Amino acid sequence: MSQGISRVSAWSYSAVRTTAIFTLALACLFTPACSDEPSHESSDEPSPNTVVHTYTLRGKIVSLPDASNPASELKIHHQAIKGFKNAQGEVHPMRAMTMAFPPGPEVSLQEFAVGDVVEFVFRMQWEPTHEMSADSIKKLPADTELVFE
Ligand SMILES: [Cu+2]
Repeated sequence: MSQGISRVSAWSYSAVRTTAIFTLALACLFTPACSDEPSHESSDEPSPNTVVHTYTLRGKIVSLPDASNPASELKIHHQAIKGFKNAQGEVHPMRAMTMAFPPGPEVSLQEFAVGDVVEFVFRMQWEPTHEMSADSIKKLPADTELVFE
């Protein structure tokens, strides 16, 4: 755990992580936008038992975790992920949406505010367990143009 995260925050992040995994599963497995034209691509698994895909995304912060409210989450309205892959490495594009992202262990959100335009690495691990995170979050100029389609 990084030094910048209090014990209270760490607890709420793990609750956030669990919630977000289910949110992602629902968003991606059960919406028509996510099942468009599956195609096969090579996947990035570093070993036979690990499947991790990463995407560099841009979006706008919609909400931030609040230690006093365990239900609060980092939510980002992200641009479409045209190359989003499922556990089998098949591409299922994800439309632009507001989604909860558990902050990665190295991430401090203290510098960020709702409304900030950010770029971050979305890490999606499918195997051995489903885990996702937002890593390497950095602020972009406020006038950076974002396309949500
Ligand atoms: Cu999404």
